[in-house]
Amino acid sequence: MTSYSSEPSGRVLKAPEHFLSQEGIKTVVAESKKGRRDFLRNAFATAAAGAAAPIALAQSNPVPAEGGDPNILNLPTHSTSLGQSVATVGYGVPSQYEANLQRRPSPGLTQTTQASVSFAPLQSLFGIVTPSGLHFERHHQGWWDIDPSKHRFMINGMVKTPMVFTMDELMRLPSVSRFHFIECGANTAVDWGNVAVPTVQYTHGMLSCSEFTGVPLIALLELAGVDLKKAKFVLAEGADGSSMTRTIPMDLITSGEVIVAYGMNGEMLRPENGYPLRLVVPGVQGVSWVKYLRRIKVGDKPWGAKDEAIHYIDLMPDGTHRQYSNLQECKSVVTTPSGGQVLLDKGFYNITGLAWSGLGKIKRVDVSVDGGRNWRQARLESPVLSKCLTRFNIDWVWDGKPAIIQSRAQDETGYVQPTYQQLRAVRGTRSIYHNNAIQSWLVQEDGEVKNVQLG
Ligand SMILES: Nc1nc2c(c(=O)[nH]1)N[C@H]1C(S)=C(S)[C@@H](COP(=O)(O)O)O[C@H]1N2
Ligand SMILES: [Mo]
Repeated sequence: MTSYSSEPSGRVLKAPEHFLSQEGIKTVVAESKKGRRDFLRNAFATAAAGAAAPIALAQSNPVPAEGGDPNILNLPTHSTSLGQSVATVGYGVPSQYEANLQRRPSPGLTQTTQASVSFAPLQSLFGIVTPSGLHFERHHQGWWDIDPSKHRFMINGMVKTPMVFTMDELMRLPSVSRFHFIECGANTAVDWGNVAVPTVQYTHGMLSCSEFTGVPLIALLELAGVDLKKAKFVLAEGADGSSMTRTIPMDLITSGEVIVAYGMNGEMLRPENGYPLRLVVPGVQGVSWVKYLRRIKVGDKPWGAKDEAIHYIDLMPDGTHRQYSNLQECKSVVTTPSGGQVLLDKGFYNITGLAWSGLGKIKRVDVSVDGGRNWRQARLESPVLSKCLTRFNIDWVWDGKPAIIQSRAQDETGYVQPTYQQLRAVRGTRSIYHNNAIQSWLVQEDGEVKNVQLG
């Protein structure tokens, strides 16, 4: 909820992404009461004009008898003179007023010289698609901008004819385009340890959603003459220096869902996200979505590669490790109001957020504003797609008292997102990966929103 105050003083209430600078986290300075009223008048001016605006808002914004907003009384220059010509830039960029909308490395995470994670600013995004330039990044050894004319993709192992494809050859084949979320298995990891990172960008921002275009992997394996009676797994390998390889079970591939993708949101993949080729493994944790994809090796058992043996495993309460916990279970989070944001006054707010499941479609999302005692069913916005982010919205009138906002998602398999208590009962307290617990945001009396965990 970025606020665009049009006050003559130029005072702008800053959304959370503005708070986090290189130096760390700055304190939010509360607006004066007058500032709040002016903000509300300005903010609701637009809302009240729309037919769908709640009655309460329309009534709270009568046209003043005298004075009035100079921004509507005076014609601005852009209404009275000639605008800019086309083609000042061949590839469009966001408005100068959106300069603070950025993916960011976490100030709390150790980064190598090549920062290894940048988080998507979920608090400021609408709908379900993550703009490509704001897609989160996770690099095990930095990113590359690989020359597509030199990039090769190989299929070998248990196939009749090992094959090598150029990008041109791949792009001549029949393609599919599908919307899917990608979530790093380590998303929300620090919250296992009850470390309350301040904003949803850092609690849940290793999550993005795009339309991916490419060739189903099964079609390529069939070209190479795969014997599906023998072949049970593939190993995916990237062309960067991280030696990151992942085993993928064949049943995910035969379903036709796994894509060897070159397209993302209508254009070629961005270099940070694996240009010119990456694997899309719907529902599965991000690490298996191998970027700079150069090889698929077909085999009959899991490889137990380093990123499967010592990373991306879950320490269970009995001291054993759970391996190959691929599918991302049902999860959701309220993105507004969320940590670091400030509610300017009591009254109407739209609560909005995202829900997703690696096992299929989202069936239902409930929202609580009293820490889980009472729940109301949120509205799911269309489209509701399988293994894709789903946007939910619900009305809320804040009475100005402390409130704890939570969302709880359920997927089409009937699985319900757990509380921290329920998750820890099964998974213990020493995990890093695969935290899909219900997130709680505390709205304080002064309007500030904080990340809290309920026991
Ligand atoms: N080749 C290669 N593929 C990779 C990685 C990598 O470092 N190198 N990181 C993996 C991890 S851990 C994640 S979460 C996703 C992140 O994808 P993104 O950077 O497009 O968000 O890519 C995966 N694929
Ligand atoms: Mo990851």
